[in-house]
Amino acid sequence: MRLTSKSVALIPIIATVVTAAIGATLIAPPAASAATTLGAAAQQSGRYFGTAVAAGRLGDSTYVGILNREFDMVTAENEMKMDATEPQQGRFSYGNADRIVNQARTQGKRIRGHALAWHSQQPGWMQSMSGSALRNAMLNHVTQVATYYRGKIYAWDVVNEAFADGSSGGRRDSNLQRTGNDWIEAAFRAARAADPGAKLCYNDYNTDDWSHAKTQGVYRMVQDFKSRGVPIDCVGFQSHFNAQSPVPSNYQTTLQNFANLGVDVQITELDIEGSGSSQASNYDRVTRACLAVARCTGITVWGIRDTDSWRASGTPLLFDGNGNKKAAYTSVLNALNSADPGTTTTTTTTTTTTTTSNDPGPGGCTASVSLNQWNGGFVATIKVTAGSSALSGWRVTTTLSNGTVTGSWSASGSGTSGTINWSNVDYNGNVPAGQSTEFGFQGSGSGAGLNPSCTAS
Ligand code: G2I
Repeated sequence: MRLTSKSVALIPIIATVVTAAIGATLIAPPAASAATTLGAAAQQSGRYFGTAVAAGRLGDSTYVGILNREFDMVTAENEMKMDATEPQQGRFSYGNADRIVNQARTQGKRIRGHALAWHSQQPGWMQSMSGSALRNAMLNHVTQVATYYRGKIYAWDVVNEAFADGSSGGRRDSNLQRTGNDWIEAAFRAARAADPGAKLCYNDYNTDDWSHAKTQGVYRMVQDFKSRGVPIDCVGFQSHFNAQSPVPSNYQTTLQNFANLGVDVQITELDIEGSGSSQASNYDRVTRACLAVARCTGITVWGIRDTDSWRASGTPLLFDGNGNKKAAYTSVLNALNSADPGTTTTTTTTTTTTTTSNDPGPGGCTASVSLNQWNGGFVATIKVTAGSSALSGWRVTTTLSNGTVTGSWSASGSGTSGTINWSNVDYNGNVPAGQSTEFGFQGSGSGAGLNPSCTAS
């Protein structure tokens, strides 16, 4: 048979990459030449290393020197919060946030947005609102700010600190919570619509210990969101540690269990009070916990020098007040340098990425799967990519021979095993030419052999 260019284009190209190994702990060899900055060291395993930045310190040359040298991700410490960006209702103010964004972007750094909706640091006008007026004001805020920064934000903390401390495992009481329990998912949907390219995170503190009621409450919310297709991509663990709130022994378990729901996990506001070798060893543990979880995509510390910290007296950061590297800095750098480039040192899960490509041409689409498999269960994340023209709807077919779907998000499936047809939901059917959207499902048994194929509908 003569292969025409058309028939060549239709031959599927299947590439399978196994990105993590099962079994005994991998002791990865050190990178060929160790990186000398935190950002470069994190990049060796595809992660980032970021810091909170205060606009008011951008005139301090020691501060900016360390920022430019060491970090590849930036979070505005206060400047993107609701009180800063909408000081009067409907009048938005981005001056200080833009100073941080522009500084980061001119240095090639990415940006985490913090935070679109929060019970705290609300502008005065919002603090006194309630009911549907508050709900609408909150949604308008999310839409306006996420739209203003569309395309510039790697991940947004869409909702911050919405769960209660203590043993209830429930929501924190706040004016936003009193607008209805669905306020969080409403915020996520508004953020997705405003900036479809940003990862959308739920961010909280005291969620590091797997046995805590608050951790379990957040876990159940993320599980529920995933099962109902609420657009959530990541969970941020603030990780403010001190003697009263030490690094828990099950920290890595917590990160892994959330990741197994099919979200990225990020350490978003790390600081650990203390000094010397005990502080250094705590930083080492936190860093290695992230490195051991394939979907822990990066770490952000909450400030640069101890004197920049919101709790400066606890000397919780990686640089001292003079900008010198502390023992904690060295332990983080060494831990990052010990990561096996391109792989992760997880002990229990295998992540496989299979790309099936058959050059869809105009009107077509392709699908690829990233499979996170562990003993007895799996999470599959499927990426749908439009061909050379935009999609207004899509359908993906998968084969599940030895597993059963227990929950899915961002698509509706025709069944739970065997051949399953997945269709887009209302908010992700439109995919611009060459762009992608993701959906996923979790299941029991094996997710092997899914072999997704995509058609436009
Ligand atoms: O509290 C630590 C962090 C907990 N998670 C959410 C983060 O957004 C939070 O950051 C801190 C900032 O580091 C502080 O800098 O959030 C505080 C407010 O909740 C920030 O403190 C505020 C002071 O309360 C204000 O009086 C001050 O004007 O910082 C402002 C700017 O310096």
